[in-house]
Amino acid sequence: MAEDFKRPDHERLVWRGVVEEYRSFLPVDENTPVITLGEGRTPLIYAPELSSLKSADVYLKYEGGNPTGSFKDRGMTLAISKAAEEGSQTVVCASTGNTSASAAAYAAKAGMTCAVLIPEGYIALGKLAQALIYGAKVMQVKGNFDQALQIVRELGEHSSKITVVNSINPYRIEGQKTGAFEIVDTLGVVPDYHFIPVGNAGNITAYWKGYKEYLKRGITASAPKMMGFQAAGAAPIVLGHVVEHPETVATAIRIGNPASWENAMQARDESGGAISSVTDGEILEAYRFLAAKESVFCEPASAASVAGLLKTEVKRGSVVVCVLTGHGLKDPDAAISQISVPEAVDATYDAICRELGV
Ligand code: AN7
Repeated sequence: MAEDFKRPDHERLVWRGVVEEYRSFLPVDENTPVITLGEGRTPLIYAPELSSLKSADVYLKYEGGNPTGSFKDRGMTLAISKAAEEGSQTVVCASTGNTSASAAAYAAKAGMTCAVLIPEGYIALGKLAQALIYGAKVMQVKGNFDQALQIVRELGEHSSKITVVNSINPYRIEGQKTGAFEIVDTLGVVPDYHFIPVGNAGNITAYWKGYKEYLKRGITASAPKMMGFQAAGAAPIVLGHVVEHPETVATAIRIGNPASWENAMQARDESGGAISSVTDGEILEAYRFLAAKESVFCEPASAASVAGLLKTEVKRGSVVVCVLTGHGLKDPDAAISQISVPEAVDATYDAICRELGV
């Protein structure tokens, strides 16, 4: 009834983005102009099929629900806000795709110029489309991500006018740690295991930092085991040496010399976790499984966390979170390559009935 209708409680209902929501944990003050697209508060989805397979309670932290479709937005809101605070006009990054999409979006919001270096031929179509439509200067580099990042590091060192927004920028890690806060806030308990894909290793570093900060403030009394997974063809941390020519179907994590290598090993060791590898076959199997059985469509790199879970023994009855780092629509080619596209059917009632077998 109309007279019973109450206006929504704006303060309570509106999510203001991760910087405002977790302000007391972040290096911001009244001088920081907060550049936000309302990132964060992504779905934590209970996964009944995986839970039953593993005899555990498995949840999927679906980071594809962020404004540009990946977890990168959590760090980018802070990195771009701090760049704006410092008066920067230009930001640059190397990227396997998602960082470039996110940087392009937040830079546009801040009125900054954004330049991105991406490995030619190894960026998913959706990500390339995003970087371009948000208006970034996109440079396809004739080399891989590691080479592009090296150039970006040099740009950052030689020009004070350019802010690097790769995860070597500490504000990126600070923003990304809010993913751990959300998981704990939503679950009401600390997971026993945290499964996560590892590429440049910024995200595993960030989540571990977040879990440790909740512990330190007395909000929680434990922290999960950090379980990181690299693609077998791009697994420098597992192998213990740089991979000169990384190869994997999961182009997002096609990285042979991760910037946060040391921090990832620290997260593994302090948490009592592990960093292992999953093959492209295992990644794609988990990718199809997630869509078909849990109705969650992520990009191939994201499925590395679940591929890892599928082959890892977890304690019976434990609480498990797998981070799904990016949206499935980022990489339509990967999806199409996993299915057979049906042939066209005549536009008649009879033809459709024949197809349906009715
Ligand atoms: C979907 O965009 O490195 O271990 O340049 O896009 O923090 O690097 C992306 C990485 C996992 C790995 N899942 O995270 C980039 C980039 C997805 C990703 C990762 C990435 P990190």
